[in-house]
Amino acid sequence: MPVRTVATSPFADQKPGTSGLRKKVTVFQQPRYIENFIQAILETASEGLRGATLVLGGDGRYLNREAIQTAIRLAAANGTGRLLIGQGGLLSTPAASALIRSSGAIGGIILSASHNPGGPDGDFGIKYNMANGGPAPEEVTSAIHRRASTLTEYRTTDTPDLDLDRIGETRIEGMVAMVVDPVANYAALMETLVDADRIAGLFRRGFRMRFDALSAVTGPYAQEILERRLGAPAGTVINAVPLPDFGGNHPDPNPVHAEALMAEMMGADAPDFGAASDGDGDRNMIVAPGHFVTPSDSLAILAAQAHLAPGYARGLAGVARSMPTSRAVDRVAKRLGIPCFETPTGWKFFGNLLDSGRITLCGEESAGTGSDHVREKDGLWAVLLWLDILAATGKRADAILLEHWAEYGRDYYTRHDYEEVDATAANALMASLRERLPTLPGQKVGGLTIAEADDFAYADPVDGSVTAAQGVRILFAEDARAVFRLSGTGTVGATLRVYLERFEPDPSRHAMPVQEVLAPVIAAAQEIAGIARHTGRDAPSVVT
Ligand code: VG1
Ligand code: CO
Repeated sequence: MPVRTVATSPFADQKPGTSGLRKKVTVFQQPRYIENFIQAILETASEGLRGATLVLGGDGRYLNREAIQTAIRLAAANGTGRLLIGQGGLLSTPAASALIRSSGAIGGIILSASHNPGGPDGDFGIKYNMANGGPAPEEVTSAIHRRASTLTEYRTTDTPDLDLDRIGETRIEGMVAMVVDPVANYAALMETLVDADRIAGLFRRGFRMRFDALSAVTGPYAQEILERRLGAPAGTVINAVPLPDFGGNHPDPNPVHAEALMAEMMGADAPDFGAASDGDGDRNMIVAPGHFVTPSDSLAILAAQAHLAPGYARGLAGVARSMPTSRAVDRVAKRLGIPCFETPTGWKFFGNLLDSGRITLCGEESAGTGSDHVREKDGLWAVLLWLDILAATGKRADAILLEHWAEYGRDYYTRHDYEEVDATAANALMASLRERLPTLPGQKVGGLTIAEADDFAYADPVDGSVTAAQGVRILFAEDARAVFRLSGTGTVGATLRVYLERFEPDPSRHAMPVQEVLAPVIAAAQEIAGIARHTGRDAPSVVT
């Protein structure tokens, strides 16, 4: 089959956001849309593409298989040497990152819209990861966007569809397409980081766990690792079969969208430990019996206890968190005497810190936690690290949480999302906040006093690049904080995210209802930003 050059015209909207190009499925179904973007990726990566290895896989959502076949043809026609494809077209985001690193690939194409809903009316996405296994940094995503906006042709072949379900090698043009087990390489990596025998011992002694895969990509990974390798009873993993529409649900592991797991963990006969992951397997939700563990607290607890696991026995070089993540991990870093970096939202900003050895662990308030073992956040890894800590200490998960608060204080935390608001109104709200920044300090709002207000800018300590306008931060004198930013992963209108927190050092005040403790901060945030006035909403659509 000869390589064909096909005329195309550019699409103006192929601009990657926080995590790749994410749009409605119907947008990706436009003729040449997927081809155009993948050609732009391949040309941007082209320095070194010829003869090199690429990794390809997705979260199994609607359009995954078709897009995989398209990507295979374009990769072959553009001179890729070897293409590693997850069996069934599946690769969780962290497994793709691990495979890129272990195979010496120059990068990988991951098909995912992560926690966004799937199905014909849902979302789809494509992102590019670099040779370090991490999301392409800003300068590369901008280059892909520029290329996609000027492209006039793409290269493909007319080869028949590859059998994605059969492990093996097929030659397509000059390229070797290898369908590989999506789980084996990842599971082996996990066993180098945690003490598998120690965790297996927990399960042998009757430890009960529930892992909700939310009908997304982690089902096969969790079944293999938890049930087969670690000996958790069958049925520990629920909703384990990846479905193209995730059973009609949001594959987003938070108390709202993983409500069945939450109900079980808050019930009288709760298992010892509950966890869930998202569409593409990079997020994690941790639930102790009777307590949701906020991702910000989970990051802090893992930072404090990671040395118990073999992969981190040498201690941590440093930690990092995204700016809207609570300051709980900062307190641990201070105690450990290690640096703590504050980055913009999105995993790509951790890449340089991890590559340069400045940090070992990092995380985001949005249920993302990870370490230097890959360059993506890693849902199952966080779950395994928690399990190893439980096994090493012999403590219950809820005890670990309460003891952590008693030792470091509690950062009460909530995020309020205003979804699908009018984009113009959302931009006006942010613009107005930014304009008023200099006048805010000193103002009293409700019972709180604004101490500082700024628009977060990040200067990368490794490459010196500066990323501005990453979110408005309001710091109150009462050790509370409100952060405002617009989502970069939504596909309809704009989503305003308001992150709210307040520090409470007194252990006698650690068992209060979160929304009640934060009520004054919430009210102040709504007033300062004029949320109702700008958006017409008097309440958020999702509270987590
Ligand atoms: C959201 C989260 C961010 C995360 C990103 C990708 O971005 O807030 O922390 O890195 O999703 O996660 P935004 O711009 O919508 O706030 V995933 O699991 O969707 O790849
Ligand atoms: Co995700």
